[in-house]
Amino acid sequence: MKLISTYLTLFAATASAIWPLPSSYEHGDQVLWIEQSVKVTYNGAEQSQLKSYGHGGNDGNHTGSASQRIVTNAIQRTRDTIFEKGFVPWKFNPRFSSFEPDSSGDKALVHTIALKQNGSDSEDILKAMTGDVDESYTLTLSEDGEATIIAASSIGLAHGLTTFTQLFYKHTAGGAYTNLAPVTITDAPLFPWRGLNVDTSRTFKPLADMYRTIDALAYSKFNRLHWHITDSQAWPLEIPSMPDLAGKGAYAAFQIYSPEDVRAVQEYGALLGVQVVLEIDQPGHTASIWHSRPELIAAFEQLPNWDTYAAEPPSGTLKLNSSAVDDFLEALFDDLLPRLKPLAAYFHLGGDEVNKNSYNLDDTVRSNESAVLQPLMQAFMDRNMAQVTGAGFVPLVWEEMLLDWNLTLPANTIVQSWQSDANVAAVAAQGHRVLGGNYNYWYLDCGSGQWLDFRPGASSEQFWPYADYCSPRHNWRVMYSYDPLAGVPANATHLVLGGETHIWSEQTDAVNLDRMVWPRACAAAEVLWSGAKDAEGRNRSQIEASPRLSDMRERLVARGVMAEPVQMPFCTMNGT
Ligand code: CP6
Repeated sequence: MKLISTYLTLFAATASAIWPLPSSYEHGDQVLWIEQSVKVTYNGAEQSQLKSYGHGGNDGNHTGSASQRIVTNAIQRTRDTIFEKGFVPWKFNPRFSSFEPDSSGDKALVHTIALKQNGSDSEDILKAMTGDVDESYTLTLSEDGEATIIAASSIGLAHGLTTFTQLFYKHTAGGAYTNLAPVTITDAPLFPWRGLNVDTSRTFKPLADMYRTIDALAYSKFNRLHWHITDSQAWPLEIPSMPDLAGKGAYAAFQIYSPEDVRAVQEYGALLGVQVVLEIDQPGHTASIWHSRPELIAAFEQLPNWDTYAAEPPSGTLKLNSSAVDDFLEALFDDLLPRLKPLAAYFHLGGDEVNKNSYNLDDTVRSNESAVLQPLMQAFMDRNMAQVTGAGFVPLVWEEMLLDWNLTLPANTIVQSWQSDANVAAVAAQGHRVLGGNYNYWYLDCGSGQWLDFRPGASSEQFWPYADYCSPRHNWRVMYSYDPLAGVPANATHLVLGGETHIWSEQTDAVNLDRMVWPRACAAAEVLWSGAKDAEGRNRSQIEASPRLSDMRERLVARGVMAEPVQMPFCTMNGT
């Protein structure tokens, strides 16, 4: 028996496709096959084989406690992944002593997968999702075919099963095997908040695309889907008490999320350990409200003046000192928040890119001076915050509310940074919990500030329609080099909850969503789960990561996610 530690040699470290890299991972090189007859137990009880899982997370098979439903779902996915959605690795891969094990003759089998939950995970799915759920697990696979996954929570067991699937490959002759037994893995995430922000305002994403995105998130051990559901360009969210909001503000009648749709996405995520965090971005980024409630919106401008009032057309912001706006927001949140509550602990109130010039055109303010605006914004956000926290949510806002507007926010507010590493540190210095996701690294849609290059000296008219607003994109290696802790002093790192990578969607719809997000988002997933630094405190090696990410990409493709290639097979076959 040969035990290889991941950290000892380069090739050993790349010996299988586990992504993100576990905290500690030792394995050998013995072959074990796995067949449909493998016995799966959960706290000693044999789990029956269930054929399929349904989108919407509700196919009738998911009965029992929250933990049981999460584990049942994970077992079905494990079977589906290993027996249907695996892949045959490239030939001649120097990471393996030989290409494939001999498939003739007697096969040593994985005979049991024993799942053991040793913590008192709540029966309540919300707690499993949002309480301080312990996501850690240990996984062992003995040479004689006994797999054991131990975790405090059902989500931890699901993560362990995800890792388990990544030990296996399909064989050319059929069947599935691992060549890594025995295996010992101890694993836990570095950061508790590991998210993807999806914008469904600039372009709509059908439910199937949301579900597939959640699948890929869970497979990469992300645990948050930040749903930037509305913005200035369209309001695709049905609010039953205000039917005109989406009726007039959505791009099309068939591009509206109903309350049932939102709930189904939440539930789909919950079963996979991915909490859906809804954002209603405001008071800026709200021009789409103008279509139904023009009296609430200041500085609604399309041509030619939008760029005096916003970063992107059309401009338009909720008025700052208006009782009609206050009533509107109260009614909106009264309608929405109780419906989200059973499956969400967090709610995002937006607050990015509010343009002070807008308030020159706001008849309730008529000023762009900070001394006038700041106290009004404080009162405005105080009302929002009171309602959101009163409804039982932990609030999030974009960093501008704290750093540019100098607002006093409830102590438990999570502040989302996007502009710089220094801002992450500045938020933490004020004692707030903070999310990283610097746009120079983790914006999946584009590099920084490129749109200016497209309009040297041009008037706004010449820049309509608003096309090709930003490029080029960051490659996965740039993303992999980002550390949410960069620039944060050691005594404040505990306030950095993690971060998010963002797919702003001016040029991303269902057609290119997968290739815009995957596999590059996996780079962020590994930084958030495993940390940006290796055991010696150096930036993680991109050389080590690339063949592993290539395998991860094949697994995503096998799951129906149209992830782009990392590199040509020639490179992967040559080990780097
Ligand atoms: N929309 C919203 C956006 C952006 C932000 N908020 C954005 C800003 C800069 C770049 C890309 C996107 N499109 N609502 C910033 C948080 Cl480079």
